This record gives sequence, structure tokens and C-alpha cells, in this order.
Amino acid sequence: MLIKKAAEIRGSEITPKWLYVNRRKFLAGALGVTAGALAGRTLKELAWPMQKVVAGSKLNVAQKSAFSTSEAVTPYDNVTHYNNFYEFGVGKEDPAEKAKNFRTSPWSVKVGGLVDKPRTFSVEDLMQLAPLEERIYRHRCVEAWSIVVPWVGFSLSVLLKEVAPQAKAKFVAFESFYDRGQMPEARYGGIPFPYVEGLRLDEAMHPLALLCFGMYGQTLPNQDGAPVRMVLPWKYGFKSIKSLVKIKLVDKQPPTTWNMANSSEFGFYSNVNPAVDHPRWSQAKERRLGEFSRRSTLMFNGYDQVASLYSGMDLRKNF
Ligand SMILES: Nc1nc2c(c(=O)[nH]1)N[C@H]1C(S)=C(S)[C@@H](COP(=O)(O)O)O[C@H]1N2
Ligand SMILES: [Mo]
Repeated sequence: MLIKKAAEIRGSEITPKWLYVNRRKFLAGALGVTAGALAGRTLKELAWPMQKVVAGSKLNVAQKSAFSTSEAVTPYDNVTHYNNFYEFGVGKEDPAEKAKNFRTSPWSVKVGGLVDKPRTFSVEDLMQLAPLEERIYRHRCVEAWSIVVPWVGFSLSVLLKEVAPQAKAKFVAFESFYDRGQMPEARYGGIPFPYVEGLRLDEAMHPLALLCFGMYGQTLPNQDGAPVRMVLPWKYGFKSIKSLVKIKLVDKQPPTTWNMANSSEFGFYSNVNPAVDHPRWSQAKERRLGEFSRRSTLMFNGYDQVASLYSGMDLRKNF
């Protein structure tokens, strides 16, 4: 079965060559593994997705970011067919299927609250604010799987500076698009919608916090949060809110979806922390999609640059 898929993959012309090299490596690994070694793994997670790569539009990436990891990029098909996007279903393969017809254009993002220059931006306006960078980040889901993705965007700080935050602004509240009509699966999600998230203003201003328009050199696929999302590589994946429509600067810590759904399991900060277990599972290790053995999870997902944001804080309490 895997051999047949390898043949199909070789024929594709849409994806950049370096991606294919990565993919061949993955397949070589996959083919070398016996059925016995696979037992006990989640086959769904390891299986090569059946769907064809659907290319978005190409983005003009002006520069590669110094923040990039040199670790192997996770194959595009894994990243785009193993998603959490509860508006489009709770299954990992649901978003790729159910978000296919999601309308992401025209799209605007309203930025306001405690700012001197509130403004509603079209996605095109947003993309004009700074040159697009490619940033290859590790991404660690709270569910203990991880991926390495070449995202495209620029620091959220660029946008925040544009609207001129007032001195009273201490936090940033984010909101996702929500439309029952386009997202009928959301009612089975078990969490409130619209999906909301939040950061302290100094976290939001940290250069690593990425306002993201694309991945793998192209616009974001719907299932990954088109047309614009956040990517916060030192935090558990659920903080990286998708399909953004509102950003509001506020003076108090804003409510966040997973914290509202289950406050004992999901805190406001949700920094990746291998020393603080989730009440129902360990956070010490993670499995990179497309790989077979688990690796150790790093404090702040390896992004030590953010440590000073939390100096003096008890990260067990502020989980
Ligand atoms: N609006 C919205 N944003 C969301 C989610 C969601 O369900 N809805 N899931 C989060 C979780 S749990 C993760 S791990 C990441 C997954 O991003 P990816 O699918 O691009 O890998 O999106 C986050 N952003
Ligand atoms: Mo996640």
C-alpha cells in the first residue's frame, strides 16, 4: 500500500522539490519498518494521507528568518491532514475534508480596543505591513504530537505597533471566525465558539509571535487556519488561533476557549513545559508526525528566548 502511494507522490508537480526529498526520506523510513514495530502506534497518525496535495497560491517570501530551526520539516501532507480545528470537526482528518469549501475571501481583521489607531484590515492590507518571512518553527500540540512547519508571515508586533497600543493595554484578545452555516460540525466540538485566545501584551510583542499567512511557500490551506492565523511556537498548539477576525487590546486577562472549557486542564499561559504534566497525561515526550519514536519535549519547546517573559513566575501555578 505504501509503495503504491510512493509512486503516486513521485508524479506530483505542485510541491517544491525539497519537500519531496523530505517525503522520500519519510517513505524510506516507513517502508523499512515491519508490521510488528507498528503495533501499538496510532496507525491513523502514521499513515500516509490519501488526499492529493492541494496547492494554494504562491507567496512572495522576501527573507528566511533567523528564528528558523534546521530540523527536518514535517511533510506537507502530514501537516495538512492531521489538524485540530474544532469548527470543522473533532477528528484529526475532519478539517482537511470539512473545510474544503470554507470561504476565506474577502476577509477582514478588526483591530481595536485600547489603541490610538483602531482599524479594520483586509488580508491584503495586512500582508502589506511588512515583508513576508519564512520561519521554520517547531509546533507542539498539548496532545503530545509535534510538527516542524515552514510558516510564512511576520511578527505580530508589526501589526500591534501599527494600531498604537495605549498605556492601559496589558493583554491582547484574539477571536476566530465563526459561522454555524459554514461550520455545522462545530456543534459537536464540546467547546464554546467563536474560538478565543489571549496573550499578555509583552508576549504578543515578542518577535517570535508570528502573524501567519502561509506555509510551505503558499497561502494557508483552509484546515490550517486560512487566511490568517497566529503561530506561537513556545506555547501549546491551541494558543495558535486560526482564521482570525478580531484582535482587541484590553486591560484585563481575556477568557480563552480551552480554559473556559476545562480550567483545571488548560491554563492561560500554556507554555510548553515538560516538567508540568497535563492532569491526564505526561508532557515529557512528544511524537513528531511521520516519525516512529518519541523525543523529549523541551522547555518552551526549545525557544529559550522567551524565558525572561516569565522570570519570577511560578510556572506550575501559571500553567
Ligand atoms: N479557531 C481554532 N484555532 C485553533 C484550533 C481550533 O480548534 N480552532 N485548534 C488549535 C490546536 S489544538 C492546534 S494543535 C493548532 C493546530 O494547527 P495546525 O492544524 O495548523 O497544525 O491549531 C490551534 N488553533
Ligand atoms: Mo493542539
